[in-house]
Amino acid sequence: MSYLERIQSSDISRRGFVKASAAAVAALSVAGIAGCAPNSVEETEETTTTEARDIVSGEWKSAACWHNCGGRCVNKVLVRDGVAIRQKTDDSHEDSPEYFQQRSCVRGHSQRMQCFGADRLKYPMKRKGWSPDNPNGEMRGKDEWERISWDEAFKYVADELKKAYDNYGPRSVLMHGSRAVNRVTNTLGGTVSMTDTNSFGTYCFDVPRLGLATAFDQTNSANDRFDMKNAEWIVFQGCNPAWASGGSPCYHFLQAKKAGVKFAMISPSYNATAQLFDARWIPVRTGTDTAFMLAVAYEMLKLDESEGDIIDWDFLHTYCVGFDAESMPKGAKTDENFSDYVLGKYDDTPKTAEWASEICGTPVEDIRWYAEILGKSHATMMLHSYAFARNHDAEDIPQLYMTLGCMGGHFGKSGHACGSTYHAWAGNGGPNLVVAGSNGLEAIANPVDDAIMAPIIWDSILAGKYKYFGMPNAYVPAEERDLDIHVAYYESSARFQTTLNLLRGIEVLRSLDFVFCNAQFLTTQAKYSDIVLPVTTEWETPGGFTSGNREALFVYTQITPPLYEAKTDREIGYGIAQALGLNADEIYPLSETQMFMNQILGSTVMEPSGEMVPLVTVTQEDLDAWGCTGTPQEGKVDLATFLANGCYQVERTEGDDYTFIAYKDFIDDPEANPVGSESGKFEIYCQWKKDMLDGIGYSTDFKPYPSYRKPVEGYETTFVDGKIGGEKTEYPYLIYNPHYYRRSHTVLDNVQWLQEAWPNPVYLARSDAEEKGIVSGDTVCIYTPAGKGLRTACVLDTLMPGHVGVPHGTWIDMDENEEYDLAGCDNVLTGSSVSGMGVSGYNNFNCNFEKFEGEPLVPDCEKPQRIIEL
Ligand SMILES: Nc1nc2c(c(=O)[nH]1)N[C@H]1C(S)=C(S)[C@@H](COP(=O)(O)OP(=O)(O)OC[C@H]3O[C@@H](n4cnc5c(=O)[nH]c(N)nc54)[C@H](O)[C@@H]3O)O[C@H]1N2
Ligand SMILES: Nc1nc2c(c(=O)[nH]1)N[C@H]1C(S)=C(S)[C@@H](COP(=O)(O)OP(=O)(O)OC[C@H]3O[C@@H](n4cnc5c(=O)[nH]c(N)nc54)[C@H](O)[C@@H]3O)O[C@H]1N2
Ligand SMILES: [Mo]
Repeated sequence: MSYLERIQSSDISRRGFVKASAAAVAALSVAGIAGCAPNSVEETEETTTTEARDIVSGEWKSAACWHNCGGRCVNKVLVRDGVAIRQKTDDSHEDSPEYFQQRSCVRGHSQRMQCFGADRLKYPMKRKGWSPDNPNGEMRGKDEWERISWDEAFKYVADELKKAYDNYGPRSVLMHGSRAVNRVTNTLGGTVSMTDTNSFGTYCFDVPRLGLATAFDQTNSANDRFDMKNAEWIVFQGCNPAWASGGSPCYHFLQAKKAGVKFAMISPSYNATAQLFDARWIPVRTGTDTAFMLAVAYEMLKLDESEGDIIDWDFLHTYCVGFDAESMPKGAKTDENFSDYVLGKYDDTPKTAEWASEICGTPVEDIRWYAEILGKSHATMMLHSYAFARNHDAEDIPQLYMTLGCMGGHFGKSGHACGSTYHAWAGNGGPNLVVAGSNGLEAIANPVDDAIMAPIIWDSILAGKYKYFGMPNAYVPAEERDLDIHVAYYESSARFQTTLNLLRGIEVLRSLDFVFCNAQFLTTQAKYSDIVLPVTTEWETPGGFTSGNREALFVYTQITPPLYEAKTDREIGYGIAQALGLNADEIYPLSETQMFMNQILGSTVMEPSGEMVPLVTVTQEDLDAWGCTGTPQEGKVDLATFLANGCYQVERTEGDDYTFIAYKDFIDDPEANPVGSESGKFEIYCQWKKDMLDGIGYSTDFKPYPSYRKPVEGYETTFVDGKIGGEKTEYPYLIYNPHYYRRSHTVLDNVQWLQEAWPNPVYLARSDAEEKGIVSGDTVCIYTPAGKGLRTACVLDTLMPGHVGVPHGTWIDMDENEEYDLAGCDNVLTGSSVSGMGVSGYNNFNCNFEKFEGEPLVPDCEKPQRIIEL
């Protein structure tokens, strides 16, 4: 029986419903039995004490919290009569700092409001005005919907794909985010992809060529959590784990704080993390960390001269190349070095604190203070996320941040670090101790190598040509290619709205023959599609894994059968393959249950010796019960316990064998364990970097060492002629996009509980707001050359003047005239400025704002949900 049938069937009483969760309530309102308050148990004569207790008598199941936020924690759901009644998190053992519980956040606890939301898409839908002969593209985003059957939906999609492949070939199909349907399109000949630097910004070039750990693997960049207590200072730069790393990272930082470690925060805002740890604030304008860090290097050199004991010269001359004339690498094409550049030898501009302060806005004394704290006699942990690298012309940040770490000798020692603290791995470096196995499904390669960088995608499609320069971690010299896109489809990601310049994107979608997507809700890309295929949430699939954190692996099970007519991604791909007359069983050779079992069988855990051994005991009876093939095995935990706990966590104690110090192997024996650069050392001079970046061709003034370059869009461009201190342009503010607590990117933005708790305002600095007569609560229009958005003001004393904070990820909601976006979606405001390696410079676009004189905004939580009644 489907969920809908079950809630509509007569054998469950209304009382049963009332006792059910908010989730059911949401669904009930769809089924026409509205009026129950979310998550409440009505006190009626029927609700006796016994029955109230009865409510918790269902079965606690391990549920998915599968989104791309920095948490992905343990989530448990009490299921009774197939209905999700309550949620809780990890309580499988007592909580302690050593052996901590894997607790979930407010988003995870609201997950049932999403999975069972009244706004779930229930049936395949077609846009009324679209037909195979006349796409009526300009109506995308405005049209009405009609319900169609799955057979019709599969046929429409198959016919349109066939038309495109027959008439224009594989290079006419644009694919965003692959999950299952890409196996079909790759069988048909492939697709053009979009590529982006999104999370890691300019750390997306092959930074191991500088000597750093790759950003794509967070496990080797900073020390183990216990070691943080050995620091004197933890200095955060461009990160906000209190919002962006749900779960336990801040608990680990808190242990360091309790042990007496002091904190600092280098950021344009004194954000939640800074507040939590009472950090010293070093304000720096968004997009200007290069100037700031060059001055820190200069002041370190000067301090070392005047007071000594700052620069670790042994470190620079043993583990690095290119700091000064005596350490130049082989293959250098110039004899310039970093130290002389900083001192101003080549351009008559010493990179003093005063020089930088004009650009980055940081008080001179803060720059000098940091130069001292980075000195070799301090145990300093420099920890960053990537917000400072998600900026135009931030290409030198990875090398410069590394250079500061080298100058103070902060690599490879207990109590010191120079690396990332990001996402679910924040505050806990080191190789994963427990990892899931592979699902055993062999990839079907995409025969088309086209990859369009995000900032240029829309303009390129409109122009019919683009500049190809490879993709993150594999940049190549640029070449021009033609482009003729007719069809676009979106599967697992929300890339239509998470890509720059969304209004241009809408213009492009409206010009295509056909757009389709899988979706759970009327998300942005669903709204602008022609055919929408309702897809299950992970609560409706047989189960799976989410990568946990270093010490824990999370597993989840099915909570409910698929709701309404939703199908899994695999089933959708399978149906499209069949409608195309392809051999669907060949394209999808494994069932979802078998893939899950393969992952279970392949999961491993690290022994104290470092050896990885099987994690889960699986018996022949287990395999038979699941209808799966495989070899029974002995592991650390039996299958039933593993699934019931939703997690396997390695029990740790301070000082155990899993303790990890990043780069220690290299520091202990640089000959035997070189880093990944050509010289085997940290390359403060890296010829490859300059040649690779110059080769892309947007800018050709890179230097092999870190240097200051004016951004194509950033602080300088808020002034006429780019002259700091001169006349301001029409767009005198810098807009940045905090990753917001209410959502994981775009996911959960439709959950009204979360909307109520986290209103998603625009953040303004008090002096800026006062100048324009704006107070908290006023409706504000933020505008850029790309678009206009409305948000409610939140005036702060904790934001540097000149900044406008627009949280990342709301679902665009254009007013009737398509002039204002009522949701304040970040990418309505971002343009397409491009430079360097084609970075998506989310954090240093220019903007302006004013008090909005029209109708004030209603809070998001009071807006009607996007419920499609068909
Ligand atoms: N709740 C939630 N958590 C998430 C996500 C989410 O969407 N929601 N997304 C996840 C993903 S994929 C990512 S990539 C991470 C992002 O994680 P972060 O990079 O940590 O997140 P941001 O909020 O973008 O930026 C953090 C802080 O950097 C500061 N900042 C902005 N620009 C600059 C700059 O130029 N220089 C310096 N020094 N500081 C700057 C801002 O003040 C901000 O508070 O979060 C992950 N976690
Ligand atoms: N302006 C601006 N833009 C940004 C950023 C910024 O800071 N500013 N941040 C960037 C960053 S760091 C990142 S990582 C990206 C993130 O960009 P995306 O990856 O595009 O964002 P998500 O919202 O995580 O997208 C996940 C989508 O998958 C859907 N989904 C969930 N489960 C399933 C499923 O089982 N099947 C299918 N088919 N779909 C499912 C969700 O509904 C959602 O639409 O955004 C980038 N964009
Ligand atoms: Mo990200």
